[in-house]
Amino acid sequence: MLKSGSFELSSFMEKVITRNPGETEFHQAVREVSETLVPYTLEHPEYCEAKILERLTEPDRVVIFRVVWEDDTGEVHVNRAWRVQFNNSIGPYKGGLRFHPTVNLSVLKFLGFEQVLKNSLTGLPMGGAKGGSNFNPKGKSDREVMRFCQAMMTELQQHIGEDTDVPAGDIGVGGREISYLFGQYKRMRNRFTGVMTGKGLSYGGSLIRTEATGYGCVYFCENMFNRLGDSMRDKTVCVSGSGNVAIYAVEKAIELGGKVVTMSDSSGFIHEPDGFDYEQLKFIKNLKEVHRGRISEYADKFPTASYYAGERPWHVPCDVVLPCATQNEITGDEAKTLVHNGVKAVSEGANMPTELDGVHRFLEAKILYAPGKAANAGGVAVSGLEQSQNALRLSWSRLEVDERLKKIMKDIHDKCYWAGRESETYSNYVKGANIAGFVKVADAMLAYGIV
Ligand code: NDP
Ligand code: 2IT
Repeated sequence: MLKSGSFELSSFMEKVITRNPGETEFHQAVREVSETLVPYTLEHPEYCEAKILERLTEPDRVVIFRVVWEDDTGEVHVNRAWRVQFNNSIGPYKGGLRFHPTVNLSVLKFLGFEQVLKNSLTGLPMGGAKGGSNFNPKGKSDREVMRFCQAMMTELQQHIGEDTDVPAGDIGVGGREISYLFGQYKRMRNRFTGVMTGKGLSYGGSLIRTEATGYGCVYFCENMFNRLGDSMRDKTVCVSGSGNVAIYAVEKAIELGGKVVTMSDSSGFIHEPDGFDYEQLKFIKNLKEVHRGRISEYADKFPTASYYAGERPWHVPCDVVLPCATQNEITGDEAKTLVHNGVKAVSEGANMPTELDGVHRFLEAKILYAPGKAANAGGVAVSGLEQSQNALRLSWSRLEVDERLKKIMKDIHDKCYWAGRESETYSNYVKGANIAGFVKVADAMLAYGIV
């Protein structure tokens, strides 16, 4: 057998593509992981013989259902929703729900697959799942969102449970949506349990869950710098997105001494050359979380900033990149530009924000590059802590949860660092995250036998 596994990799991928026609995002996520894990499993024949990789790339089950709801004018709408229960070898299924018009089976399978390895990296007992709908919450009234959420949960409730599958938020699903969903679950089942995470603080939510993904992504980045005797201090930082993950990544990056010069949404990006201060960030938080406005409104308010319609921030020279919007938002060419402009670290708040060609460019340049499944695991980790608090019927303090989050991110960093270490001075965190996430799940699957 070839040690590099290039033949085995292409024949493995061929089968994945044939079995899942047209699911390009899913193919991409599996390919990125397989570039590490096919060679790795060739060196560990017990995984090959038991066909662990083949089993890991096939979801346990996918539930697909119709969601019908009525808008404020009485018009009836039909959406489609999914729950992809990918793998529960190390704990109940866990993962977010996404509401966005681009949601389809391929997107949710890529997210569910990544979630399996991410959740394993947290060290907590959580399997991987993802769900969502092609419903577009933009421009909908609160009542319309409520009716959609209630209609969706009417079906979803029979597939989830605190020991079965525990959904949470993702793009388009924040505190408002979780509350409507949880409220409907409680009404239908007459049970107040930890069946969802990201809940409001007065009904079982955890402090720091809102901040956790963004904070965790910056903690991971700081850990990578610290290994080299460096830190985020005085680094120029480009962030994409202006949603939940981006806002709290910016907040923590500023707190650690970084100068954050960009944020974005799907219409364009803003450039604030001297860096956002807390007042300006507060304006963005209010704009996005309360008014559900557009990022261009920031440049109307603050003349120091420029707005670039229809563009992404990746040609702005910087030391650190925190992509926090969506998948494939950094192309291979944009990765090349970032490397050319001297980027030192990329820590992915979003899931799979870098195209595979871009991943290869970051690896070739040997910069500090943290893939999403490691860098954004803080969100689901604090979801896991929310589940623990619900089970104990206790609430931990802000400081206690934040300390646990910091420790979890440091542990994830160290696991990835050691599993990906290639020399005294360089660790391939992509390889590290894939191997460290895989081994725990694979060993559980081996232990269960042929199932
Ligand atoms: P939000 O819905 O709060 O914010 C999403 C942000 O990304 C918005 O600024 C949105 O702009 C932008 N965006 C969404 N889709 C696109 C697109 N197709 N092109 C360009 N910009 C886009 O979501 P989150 O902040 O929760 O999620 C952001 C990323 O982080 C996602 O990849 C998600 O999977 C990942 N993630 C989230 C976690 C969480 O706890 N929430 C945990 C781990 C990862 P606009 O308003 O114009 O749509
Ligand atoms: O991608 C993710 O990790 C999330 N959207 C969070 C999942 C969760 O269960 O908190």
